[in-house]
Formats: sequence, structure tokens, C-alpha cells
Amino acid sequence: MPKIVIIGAGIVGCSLADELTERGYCDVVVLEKGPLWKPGGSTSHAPGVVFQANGSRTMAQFARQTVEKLYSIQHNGEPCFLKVGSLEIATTPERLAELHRRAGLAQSAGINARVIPPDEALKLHPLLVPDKLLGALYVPDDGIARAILADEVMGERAISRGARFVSDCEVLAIDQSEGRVTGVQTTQGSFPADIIVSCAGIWGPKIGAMVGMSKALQPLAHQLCYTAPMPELATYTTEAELPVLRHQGSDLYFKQRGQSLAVGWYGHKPLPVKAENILPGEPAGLMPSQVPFTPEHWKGAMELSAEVIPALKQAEIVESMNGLFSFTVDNFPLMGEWAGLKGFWVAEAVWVTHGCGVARAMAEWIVNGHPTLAVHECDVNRFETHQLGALHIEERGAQNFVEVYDLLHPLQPMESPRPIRTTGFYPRQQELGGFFLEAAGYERPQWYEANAGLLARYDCPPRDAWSSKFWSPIIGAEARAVREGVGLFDITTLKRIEVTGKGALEFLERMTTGNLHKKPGAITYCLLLNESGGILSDITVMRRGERDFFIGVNSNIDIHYLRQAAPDTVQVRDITAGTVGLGLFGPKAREVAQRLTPDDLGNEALGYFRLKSTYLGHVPVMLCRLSYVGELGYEIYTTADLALKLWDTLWQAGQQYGLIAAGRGAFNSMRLEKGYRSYGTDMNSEHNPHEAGLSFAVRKGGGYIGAEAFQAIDPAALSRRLVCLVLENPQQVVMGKEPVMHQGKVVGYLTSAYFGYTIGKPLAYAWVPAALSTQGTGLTIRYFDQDYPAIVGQDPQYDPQMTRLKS
Ligand code: FAD
Ligand code: THG
Repeated sequence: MPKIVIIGAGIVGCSLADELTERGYCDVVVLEKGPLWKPGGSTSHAPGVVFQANGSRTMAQFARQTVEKLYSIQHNGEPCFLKVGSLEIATTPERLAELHRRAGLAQSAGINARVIPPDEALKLHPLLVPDKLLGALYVPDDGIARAILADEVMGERAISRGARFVSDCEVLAIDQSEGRVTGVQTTQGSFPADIIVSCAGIWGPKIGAMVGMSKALQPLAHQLCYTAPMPELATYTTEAELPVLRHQGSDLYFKQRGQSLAVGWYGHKPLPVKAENILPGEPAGLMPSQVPFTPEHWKGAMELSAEVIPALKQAEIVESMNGLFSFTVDNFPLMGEWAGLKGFWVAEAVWVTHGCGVARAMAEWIVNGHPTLAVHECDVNRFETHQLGALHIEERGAQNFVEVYDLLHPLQPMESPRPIRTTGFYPRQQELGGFFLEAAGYERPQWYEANAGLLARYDCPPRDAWSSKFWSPIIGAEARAVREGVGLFDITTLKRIEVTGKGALEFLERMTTGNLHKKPGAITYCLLLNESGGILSDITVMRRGERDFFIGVNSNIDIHYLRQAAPDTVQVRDITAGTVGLGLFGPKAREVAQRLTPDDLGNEALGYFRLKSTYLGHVPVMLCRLSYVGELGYEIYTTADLALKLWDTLWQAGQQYGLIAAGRGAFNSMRLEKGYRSYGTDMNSEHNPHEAGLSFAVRKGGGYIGAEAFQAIDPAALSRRLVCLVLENPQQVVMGKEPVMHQGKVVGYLTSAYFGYTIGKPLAYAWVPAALSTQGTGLTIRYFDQDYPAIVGQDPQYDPQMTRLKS
């Protein structure tokens, strides 16, 4: 059994000790620099307000598990969770619409949530202003976590199973040898460890620095005040009965504490603090995770509060704090084993709300090799290098603080700092009027204004105001023009690696489901599975030479996953930034490319899923005959220095064929029509290849990770499936993630959604129960407060015979 050291006894550390010892991993020591059970971290003063609704299914599940766990454990006979419910209130029509959208997100994650009228909200919370409310989002199972008490209960339970908690013990250094952790040095001597889990919250960057790890986590101060007992609350005798409240429109939240109210405020400017400057108890009386209250930043909070809770006009503030907690560059926590040091794990930037769920996933990960829930959004190894710079972490962290309650469109990019990464095609894309969104830090055109003229040829149905954001009808025109002619797509953001060296083939055959024993020049679409047969990624493996593979992967997580498993003779190299890619797709793609090379590009010479190294004009390229948009054509790769030359070469050759530059919008629409899954959106580690419709990508026989589990699955007895839904009304466009209903009940949720411009209908992929997955089944999609009818359709909708691709 491994020796495990947990750093920090906040909600995450205590819950993790509980979950590990429950699974029989009892050689656990929790080191805490403060006193138990109120050591002075963020958990020690958090009001513990829990709202489960979240745009991420995984985060919502973490919250649901936290509520269930805290509600089930008792401190002196009382549950550690007060299920008082929550209300998010709307005072504007825009916010009311947003609450409908949030209700949908919550429902699709299995959380009981509904929008209620003002009178119902007033009954639940009589202090609310009667005349300004338009409605509220009500989640009956939300409430208040009694986090410190829960820490004690979970900690004592872990101790009863053999864990040790050492208080007043500060970790000062991490010991390592040959790329593995071996233990920690503390103010109370050294502790050996095979596994160290840093649950240090806002001090996470400081612990990271001990091993040379930069953590994308920014501590920020946040203001919270408590009122004196209020006469309006005089009749309440328990800790809390009123639902917790959010008034996002004014950056406020509220909870009851007996006869007082707590008022939390995000309306002030961001107040970042450096982790290394967070010192214990300075000035005296403050917890280490607090900095002195700054009344100038509180200005306006009470006036805005009184607009929705009039009783607060007279209320006196008796306790006030600037409390520190963590923000990250993308709002997700940091979880998992850091790729830079074996045995060094992290569980940080976690709210109380998600604490127990995160801890459970961490324990499963450590004990079983992978968690039950999909954690790719939270993986500590997900970041691009540029995201790990101090300036970036501070700027994006601060921006996420500002936007914490903002009404954000799912496609909305941050405005600053941008641009960060640009491909060599950027100047040309700007000349063509590219409308850019950000992808992995790269500027990536969504469409090109230069194609506006195509609208005369291709009409495009109108959309509602929400789905029209970050969208243009030009997207539709581009998609159709590519299907009829040829388009140029920038596919540089697709991650690329090289796997080379002695044993590369055997290594990849173990790691992937592909049959890779093919002659150089072959391309194979295959999967990475975990031991339980869950999908970790879908990739394309291009065999360039006997021991030379070029692989298109989905994320940095894939790269670290392959690298950590590679034997010493096999090199895994990320070549994304050093190379660029263009997709030349459409029925005329071959004619364009053929003008640029004397090599025969005919179907016999360079068939579907084959690659060729050649020159297009002056530019050395790798031509790969595959297409995520489902048309004849090539992915074309070259080195970054030749980007502009490649673009210009293709552009010139394409003019007589009507070549257009096409953006990501058209790309997505075409991908969805062709039914190609997008990892992380359509499927993830919670799904097996049969359910996801990807069993064709798994080779017969075994020898790959996950084979036993995969072979044990009965494809005739699946409980759910990924299906293609077709909406009949062309004006009913949805965005993805909405709940799917059947006979008034939520039965599933959408993954990707887009308008299919060639088939002329909106499309959406969705996870639904197997019993509702047969073609022709009628379902409804809840979009804001509307029900849109949809039918399970053929998958894929476009070119199921593959005639376009293979000709
Ligand atoms: P912590 O509770 O900070 O625990 C980390 C522990 O690590 C600390 O006890 C620390 O002493 C210890 N440690 C650090 N370095 C070392 C070292 N070198 N050696 C030994 N020990 C070390 N979240 C919600 O979900 N709902 C809310 O309503 C809410 N409100 C909040 C209001 C305020 C004012 C603040 C500041 C935060 C709020 N949060 C809320 C956020 C929440 O409090 C935190 O995200 C959460 O408590 C973090 O838990 P943790 O276990 O990761 O960290
Ligand atoms: N291009 C490359 N690599 C990639 C992607 C890509 N890796 C990550 C991601 N995208 C993988 N996704 C897909 C999805 C489908 C296909 C390729 C990559 C594809 N599928 C064929 C099909 O299902 O019809 C496979 C046919 C076959 O196996 O013969 O083309 O966009 N380089």
C-alpha cells in the first residue's frame, strides 16, 4: 500500500483522507500548518453557500456528490448540510432568460431545478422585494455546507481507519529522487511518501514552486460581511431556514445565519494576492487566508443589496472580511498527478461546493488509476505553456473574478490578453476579414467577412438573438460553398505529436485500439481507452516510417498520458507549435493540389486514409487524405516558418476553382452533418466505444489498455447511446448541453449542436437511454423556456456511404 501525504486539512484534504481510507488506502498522513479543525484556510471562514447548477456536467456532479455526502454525515446528531434550497433571482428579462438556460443546464446534469414565479419566490424568502422580481431559479437541494464541522467528522473518521493528522506542521520542501517524490520536509521533521497530494488551496502555487511547477491558480480577495441581528429575522431560531440567494445582476449573494444575513460581494475590482505573500495571522486576529477589510471596495454593496432585500437598508454590519480564495485561468480546478514529477498530485482551486466530489474523484484516480467521472476539464496537465506564466495567470484569474456572475455566451472569448498565439496564416486571415475566437490561445477565424458575397447564392435561415451571437449567416454560405467547390481551413489548433524510436509501434499498439501494423503511408483512426474501457481520446495515427508516427490528438492531457507511459527508447514530441496545418477540403480539392505537384494524387496513388510526403510548389508538406468535414481532400502540414508560403501557394492555385477560406463555424456544421464526434463534447471517459458509436475504431483481439473491459461489454445491452437528433423547424437552433425530454421528463442531454447547412436542418447529438435511441423516436429539447421537437435521425445525416470521401 502506498504511503500518502496530504498537504492541507481544508475541505479537500479532509475529504480526501476520508475517501482514501474508505477504499483501504489507510497509510495516510495529513500535514496541516494550522490548528485542527479550523486551521485558517479558505474553508475556515467560507459561508459554505452551495449552488449546484453549473455549465459543466462534471462540476455539477461534484457539487451533487458534495451535497449528498455532507447531508449524510452528522456532527452531534445534525447533518453537515442545511438543505434550505437556493434562489437565483432575476430583475431583468435578460437575466430571467438566463435563469431558464441555467435551469436547463442543471436539469441536464440531473439536478432538480426550475424557474418559479415571483410570488413563489417571495413565499420561500419573505425578505425579498416584492415588486422588482421577474422570477427565480429554485434548486430545492441546494443550501449551506457546514464545512468546518464536516472536516472534523471526515477527519476523525479517517483517523479511526488509521490515518494521521499532524497540526501545526508546515511543509517546507518536497523530496524527490529519479523523477519520483520520496517525502516532505516540515517544521516537524520529514515524512516519507510515495504519493503527495497538495490540497493547499491558495497556497498551492507556493507548494508548486517547491517542485518547479507553475500552477495556473490566482488567489484573490473577496468581500463578505455579516449584519447584526435583524428584527425582520427575529422569529428564526435555527442556524438557517431561508434559501441561499444569488443576485447575479448586482454581483451579490446572501445567506441567513440565525437572525443575521451574510452578504457576499463580487462587485469590487479584483484584489489579487501572491501566494508567497500569504502569511499566517498578520495582522493579529486575522486568519492566514484573510487580508484586512478594505471599506473602499465595499462601497455600493449595501445599496445594491437593499434594492432586493429592503430590510438591509437599516442593517448594521458587524463582521467584515476580505477572504482569499483561488481562481484559475479557465475556472476549473486543478486535479491529478502533475506530469512533471511522478507521485506529485494536486487537488486545488476547489470550492467547498465541489470539495467532496473532487476528493472522491481524486481517491478513485489514485486507487483505480482513473476516476468515475470525466475529469478532462480539470486535469492539472491540460494547460498550454503560455497559460502558466505569472502575468497570464493573474490577468485571466482576475478577469474570471470579474465575470464570475456575468451572463456569458458559451462562445464568448476573453478580450484580453489577446491576441496571444497566431498562426503564420494570420495576416491573410485578417485581410479576408476573419472573425476570430480563441482556441488553445490561438486566434482562429469563425468565418470570413470576405465571403459575404456568397450570401447572394446561398440563403440562410434567421436565428434567435442568443444563437446569433458570435455567428454570421456567412458561416452557412461557406459550408455550402465548400461542399460544392473547395475551401481552405486553418487546422493548426489540432494538437500534433511525433512518436518515434525503437519499439514505437509496439508502444502505440498497447496504448491505442488501432491496428497499426500497416505499411508506412497508412493512417488509422483509433481510440485511447482507460482500464474500464472508457474513452480517453480519439486520435489519428499516421505511419510515416517504420518507427516514425505522426499523431493528431485532442489535448495536452493525451500528450502527457502517452509520454509518461513511453519506454525510454520511444520519444513523444509535441510538434504543434513548430508546425501548421491547413485543411483543403471539397470536391475540387484534388484538382487544386494536383496543380502544385507532379506526383500523382489520383485515388489509386493516394487513397483515402493514406499520406504522402511531397512538395506543393516550394513547400515541403505532408498530405494526409482524411477530412473531419467529410469531403474529399487533405490535411496539409508543414513547418511554421513556411505557413504564409503554403497559404499563398494554395490560394493562387485555387483561384480558378473558386477556392474560399472557410472558418470554424462551417467546419463544425460540416463535422456534425458527417457525424464525427468531438472528444470532450460528444464523448469522454464516462462512455465506452459501443455507446458512442465508435466500436469500429477498436481492433479485434486484445493487447491494448482497456481490452478486457471492452470485450466484456455486451453491445446488445447498452443502457444509453449517443444519437443524432434532427430538429424539424429550421429556425429552432440550439447551442449544445440542453436537456432532452420525453413525456415531460428529462431523459438525456445534448452534446454538440449546429445547423446543418447542406441538409438544411438544425442538428444535435445527444446522450439518451437506449430505449429511446431508435430512429424515428420523437423527443423534445428544452431551449430556455421553449420545447423544440426533434427526431432521432440517421447517423450520420450526410454521406453515410462515404462516396464523397472515398472517390
Ligand atoms: P483550504 O481550506 O484553504 O485548505 C488548505 C489548507 O492547506 C489550509 O488549511 C492551509 O493551512 C494548509 N496549508 C497550506 N500550505 C501548507 C503547508 N505548506 N504545509 C501545511 N499545510 C499547508 N466556496 C463555496 O463553495 N461556497 C461559498 O459560499 C464560498 N464562499 C467563500 C467566501 C469567502 C470570503 C472565501 C474566501 C471563499 C469562499 N469560498 C466558497 C471558497 C472556498 O472557501 C474555498 O474554495 C475552499 O474552502 C477551499 O478549500 P481547500 O481545502 O482547497 O483549501
Ligand atoms: N485530424 C487529425 N487528427 C485528429 C482529428 C482530425 N485527431 C483528433 C480528432 N480530430 C479525432 N477525430 C476524428 C474523427 C473522425 C475522423 C478522424 C478524426 C475520421 N473518421 C473516419 C470515419 O469514421 O469515417 C474513419 C474512417 C476509417 O477508420 O477508415 O476521419 O481532424 N489528423
